Amino acid sequence: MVFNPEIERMPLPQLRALQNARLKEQVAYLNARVPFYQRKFSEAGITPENFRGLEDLAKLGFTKKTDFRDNYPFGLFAVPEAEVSRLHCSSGTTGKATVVGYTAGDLEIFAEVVARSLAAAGCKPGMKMQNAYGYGLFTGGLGIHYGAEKLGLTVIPVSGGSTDRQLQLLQDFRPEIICATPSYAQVLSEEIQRRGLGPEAINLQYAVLGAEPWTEAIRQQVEAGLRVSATNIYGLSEIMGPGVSQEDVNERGTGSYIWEDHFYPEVVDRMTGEPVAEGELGVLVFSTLTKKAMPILRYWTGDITNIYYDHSVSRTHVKMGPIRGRADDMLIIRGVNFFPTQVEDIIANMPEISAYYQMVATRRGSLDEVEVNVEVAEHVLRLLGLYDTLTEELVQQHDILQRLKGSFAKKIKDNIGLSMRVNPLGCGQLPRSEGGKTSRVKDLRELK
Ligand code: ADP
Ligand code: K
Repeated sequence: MVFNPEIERMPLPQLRALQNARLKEQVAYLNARVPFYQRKFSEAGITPENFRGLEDLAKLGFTKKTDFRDNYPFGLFAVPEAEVSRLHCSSGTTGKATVVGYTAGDLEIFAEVVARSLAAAGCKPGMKMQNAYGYGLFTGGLGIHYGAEKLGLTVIPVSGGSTDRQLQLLQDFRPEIICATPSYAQVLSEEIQRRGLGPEAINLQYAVLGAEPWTEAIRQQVEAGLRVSATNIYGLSEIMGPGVSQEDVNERGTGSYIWEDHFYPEVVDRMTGEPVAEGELGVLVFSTLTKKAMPILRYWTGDITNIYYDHSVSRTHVKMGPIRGRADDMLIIRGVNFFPTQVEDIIANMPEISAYYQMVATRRGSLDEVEVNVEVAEHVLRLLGLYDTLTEELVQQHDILQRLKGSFAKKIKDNIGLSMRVNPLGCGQLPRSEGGKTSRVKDLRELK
């Protein structure tokens, strides 16, 4: 079932126009209200007047989880605290919890996207849904709850855990739908087999599973064990909560629709931050287009996936593949974990080297290697009567450059424990990009 056909089937040109208008509005709104974004806009040369919309979005740097922590608890809010109807926290899988806020209007949109999601999952008004997502600060429980009510379901707000009670309610109330994490759905399915409950014991038809990565193998197990059609629901607190994207029950395994009239997605290279081609893997990035309490632009989810249009099917919105894992800034080379900033720290303490550097990770056979390209400081180059272009030959002809190369490599080895090849370059030999730190690392190894 399509909950909101006008939006979910909106022709792409119209959808783009809507996104553009909403994004421009969001930029003006943030510029007037949130110091964190005012700073980001002025750094990027963006004003509400010159901002053209989606085409200018990539000028803006990313918003990261650390920005939420730095502005803890309410520093990113765009409305007075009294206008915030509800607070939630992320579950803190990768560190300290982050706080998010919603206006009454935000909560309506939250309910709308969850209603769309549940409808896509197969749920129909009049059905009963057992909600086994945790209620509380976690967005899952209440997020699903209000969306289910909006769709017209009867909600059984049992929350997570208490397997005995879950099974009792499944038998007594006979809901058609269960919402849970995939791992908890596995537990319920195994417990039903273990207790030898026959096919008549429960009445489930649909399972809506999310909040953690899962696989086709888990889908098969849950579908067989609970006798359901199981679909994926994805979301994150910083953007809204569950219901940012959802798989259609008749298109299982082909990706989840992102409700892109509210959440504008990009997929970028995890090292350079540059957009990747449609369908390629990278880090998922979201901009909220309609949120009022805490609008967020270019949020670096850290989730690795791909997005693509599937023009043959029920809706026009873009689809995302399953989450393959989480990226962070850390590089792992031959088993050694390190952050590019460690190299940057070394450079900062070497006056003979300029601030321009680039790290390139490659794989030769099964061996990972890193090269560091650095521009030699101008005063050193002048001293040598060199300037623009340094070649390997030139480096070999000058002892001072040889020593520089050796001492830099030694510092890296001492500090990080890795041998890296160092290539001294002349002024302007490295690309000057706007992407900041992220573009200083090129990972040419394949994503696993
Ligand atoms: P935390 O980041 O602390 O886990 P959230 O509760 O906001 O906090 O969880 C959001 C994250 O959960 C997402 O960024 C993603 O990593 C994961 N997630 C949510 N839904 C799914 C899903 N369907 N598949 C894979 N991962 C998911
Ligand atoms: K989670």
